[in-house]
Amino acid sequence: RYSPLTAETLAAQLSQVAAVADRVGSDPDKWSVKEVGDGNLNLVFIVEGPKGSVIVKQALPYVRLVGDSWPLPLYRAFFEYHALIREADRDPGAVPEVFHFDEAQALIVMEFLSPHKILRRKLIDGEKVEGLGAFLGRFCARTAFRGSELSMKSADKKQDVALFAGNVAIPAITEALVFTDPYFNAQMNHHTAELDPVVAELRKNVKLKSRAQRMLMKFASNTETMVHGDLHSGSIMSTATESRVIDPEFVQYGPLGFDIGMLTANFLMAYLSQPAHRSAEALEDYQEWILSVIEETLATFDEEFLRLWKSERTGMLYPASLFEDQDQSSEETCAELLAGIWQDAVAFCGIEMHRRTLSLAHNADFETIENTAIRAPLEARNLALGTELILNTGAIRTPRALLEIARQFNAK
Ligand code: SR1
Ligand code: MG
Repeated sequence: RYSPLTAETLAAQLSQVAAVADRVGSDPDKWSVKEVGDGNLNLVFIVEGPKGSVIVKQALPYVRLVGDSWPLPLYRAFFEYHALIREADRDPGAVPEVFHFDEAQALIVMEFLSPHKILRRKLIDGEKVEGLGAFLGRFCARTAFRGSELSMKSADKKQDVALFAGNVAIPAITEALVFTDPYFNAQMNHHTAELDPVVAELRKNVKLKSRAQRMLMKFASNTETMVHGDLHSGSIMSTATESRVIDPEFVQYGPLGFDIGMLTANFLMAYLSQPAHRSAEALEDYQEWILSVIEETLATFDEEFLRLWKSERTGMLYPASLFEDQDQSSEETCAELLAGIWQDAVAFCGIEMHRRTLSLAHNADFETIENTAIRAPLEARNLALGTELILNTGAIRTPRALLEIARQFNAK
């Protein structure tokens, strides 16, 4: 009984759903419906009525960005719904509230965030968001820790891993588009023509490709925690003072450092693309603000992870009982674990920077720079920094070191 909704058919389909009528009003004639989806995959409607507004997100049976030549299972809405309720549980208030889920229609009715704006747009427009790094660091730490066997009972974790293992087609997109396609001439790839020589060099780099494959192995087979799976600035909505994380349909169990690495990459791309978006007077201040958000995100991630380590280690990992007289539950042990997470994050970060320039789905930070003579050198810096992060991961031991390297590449 699945059928894709339109602005015209939506009211008839949803007017009988009590959870929707409660929030919007019971008379569908008084609803106004707008399709506003501009993402790569789904339909998104804003439904406004006398009592309030909701978002209706419906999966399409194909990739919207490409068309029906690329079919994509509707079941992704099921996994997005399950991710949203787990994220809400693990970091209350961080994601939109879900009001209704219809598995057959592959649709989720949820809180309409207003006056929030997609963070990527805000970064292009030079707008600052108070508390952004603290919010994102907490979100990444809480979902990472509480979705792992540091916190979950082993049996519950195994059951959840099995549930999300059904989400095959969506992680497959990441496995190809993020980890593999950037490194060869894949069919759907595209890049700015002026980058041809840089891209040819990059694709000849065997060590780089091997590292990217090693990280793919970790991504595909290391089920440490439930990851959002697509945590970029287009998956965050903010006002000047408040933020939320949206859109977890790429959810899977994966490495603890995946989300934090992808997120850092998207801030670095915002940073490197700024010379095309800001006046000379505003540039340095805004770029430094972006770096301060990265620093705060990463510092908060570590602090919150350690706080949870000390107060919520209820899973099978590193149990206090095992180390009774040896103080293995100390800050040092946690710091060692965090150091490994950081190393993974740095490598994932470099790979995400590459794919947004070379693979199918680019980002607006660079893509909105129409003049390719301006865009190409900025993208070249982005590729070079990505390569540095992948090849010299071990030398980048702290967030400070990462920011210093980012400043160096920005000045090249
Ligand atoms: C075909 S989907 C392309 C990209 O959009 C999503 O937001 C993910 O980032 C994916 O890689
Ligand atoms: Mg998305």
